[in-house]
Amino acid sequence: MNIYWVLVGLHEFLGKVVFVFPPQDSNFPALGTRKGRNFKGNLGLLRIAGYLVEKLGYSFSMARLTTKEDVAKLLRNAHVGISSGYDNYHNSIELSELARDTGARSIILGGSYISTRARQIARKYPHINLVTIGQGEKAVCEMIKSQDCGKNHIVASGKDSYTPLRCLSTPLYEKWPIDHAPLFRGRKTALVYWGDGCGQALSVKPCLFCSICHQAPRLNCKTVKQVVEEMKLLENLGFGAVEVGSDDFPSTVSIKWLRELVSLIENGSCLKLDVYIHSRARPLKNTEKIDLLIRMGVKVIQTGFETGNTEIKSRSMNNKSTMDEEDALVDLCAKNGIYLHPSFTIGLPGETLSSLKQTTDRIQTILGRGVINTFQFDLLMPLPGSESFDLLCKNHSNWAEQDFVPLDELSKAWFAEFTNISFENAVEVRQRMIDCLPPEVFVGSFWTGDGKTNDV
Ligand code: B12
Ligand code: SF4
Repeated sequence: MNIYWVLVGLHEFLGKVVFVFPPQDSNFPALGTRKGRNFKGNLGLLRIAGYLVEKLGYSFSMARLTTKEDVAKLLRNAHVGISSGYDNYHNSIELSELARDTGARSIILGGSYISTRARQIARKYPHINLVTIGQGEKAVCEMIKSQDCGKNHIVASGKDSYTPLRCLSTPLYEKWPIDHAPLFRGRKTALVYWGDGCGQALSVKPCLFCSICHQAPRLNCKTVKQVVEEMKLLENLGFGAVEVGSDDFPSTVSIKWLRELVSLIENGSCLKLDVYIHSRARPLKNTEKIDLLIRMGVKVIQTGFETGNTEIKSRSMNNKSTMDEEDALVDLCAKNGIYLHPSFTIGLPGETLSSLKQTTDRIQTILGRGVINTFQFDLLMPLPGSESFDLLCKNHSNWAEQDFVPLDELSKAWFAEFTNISFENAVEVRQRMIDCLPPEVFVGSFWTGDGKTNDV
C-alpha cells in the first residue's frame, strides 16, 4: 500500500508546516528492503521537526495517509517540505506540483537524492522555492523565521542538531509495529541515529559506490545524555532493540563517549536494549572498543565486505578494510556470539565471472563459521552522488545535467563499461548464489530487476 508519511507542525504566529515523505515510485525497479523491517517513517524529517520544536516552539503531529488527495487537503498556505531519495523522486516532484496547485506558501525539497542533484532539480522546477543539500534543519528554520520564502534557491548544509524523540506530541515510535526480522528475535526494534559522518569518507575518501552526501566537515554525534534519554523513552514504549543507522557507528563517536555510555548502562540508568550497528572491520580492531560494544549490548554488526577478490578490493575500495581485518572480525564475532550481517557488491570495476566465484566461495567460508543469519549480495548501483556515477558521466555527458537517470540505464551501462560481465549474467550468478543458501540464512536488501521484492 502507498503510504504518505506526514508531519504537521503548528505555530500560533509562524503558520503551518507540512513535511511529507512520499511512497516509493510505482515504476521503481524492485529494490527490496530486509523482510520484517517495518520502518515507514523518515528520520530526517523527524529531526527537522524536532529542530523546529526546539528553536521556534512548533508542535507536531503525525499521520499516515494513503492518497495524495488526502495529503493535498493539508497543503494550502503551508510551508511544504518534501523528503526524497532516488526511489521516491517522481512521487516527490508530483507532490511538489500538487502543493503549488493547491496554494502552498512555500515548497522545499531535501533528502538523500535531492542533495546529489540540487542544481539540476532547481533549474528544471522553478516552482520549488528552496532546494537543500545535506542537513536541512537550519535552512528550513531560517526560511520560516524570516517569512521570506525565497525564489528557487539552493542551500547547502548548515550546522546540524540532535533531538531526542520527545519532540513530537504524538511520538512516531508509539505506533511502531513489531519488527519480525530474524536478527532481533521478535524484539520490537527502533531505528535510531546517533552520529553523522563517516570515518572512511573523511579520512580517505568515500567508497566508489557511495551516494551519500558527505557535507559534514567532521564527525558529529549526540551526547551520551541524549542517547540515554532516547533509550529510556524507547524502553518505556516497549522496545527491546535498536538499530543504529549511523554510518560506521563506532567511528562516529570517541572512545570516551563509548566508555561513558557503557558506564551509564551498567549503572542501570537505562535497561539493556539489544543493539544492531553498521560498522567497517577496521574501526573494530581496537580491543577496548570491542569490549565496550559488547558491554553496551551489541548483538549484530552489519558490515560491507564487498568482494572476495583481493586485487579488486584494494583497487576499488579506497583502503576500506583488508581481508585480514575482516577475518579478525569474523573470529571476534564467533568468539563473542555476535551475528554478522555482511554485504557484498557485485560489479566492482574489473569484476569477472572468476572474481565473482571467489566472492561466492568467501561467503560460503564465512557461513561455515556460524556467525551469519542474514546477509546481502547486491548489484552495484551507480547512483548520482557517487564516484561510479561520475565515471559513467565521462562516457555519457548528457547524464551529468539530467535531474534523473533511470536505474536500468545506469546499471546496464556500468556493467558493460566497467566490468567484464554483463548485467544479465550478474543477476543470474546472484540468483544461483541465493538459491544454494541454507534455508535459515536470510537475504537482505536485493535487486533482481524482475519486479519482485521481499519488503513487507
Ligand atoms: C536508515 C536508512 C534506511 C532505513 C530507513 C529509511 C527511511 N525511510 O528513513 C531503511 C533500512 C528502511 C532504508 C531503506 C532504504 N534505503 Co536507506 N538509508 C538509511 C541511512 C543509513 C540513514 C538515513 C537516515 O535516517 N539518516 C539520518 C537522518 C537524520 O538524516 P537524513 O535522512 O539524511 O536527513 C537529513 C538530510 O538528508 C535533510 N533532509 C532529509 N529530508 C529532507 C526534507 C527537506 C524538506 C529538507 C529541507 C531537508 C531534508 O535533512 C535531514 C536532517 O538533517 C542512509 C545512509 C545515510 N547515511 O544517509 C541510507 C540511504 C538513505 N538509503 C538509501 C536507499 C537506496 C534505500 C532503499 C531504496 C534501499 C533498498 N534496498 O530498497 C530503501 C528505501 C526505503 C524507503 N522508502 O525508505 C540510499 C539513498 C540513495 C539516494 N540517493 O537516494 C542511502 C543514502 C544509502 C546509500 N546506499 O547511498 N534506509
Ligand atoms: S559507503 Fe559507507 S563506509 Fe563507504 S563512504 Fe559511504 S558511508 Fe562511508
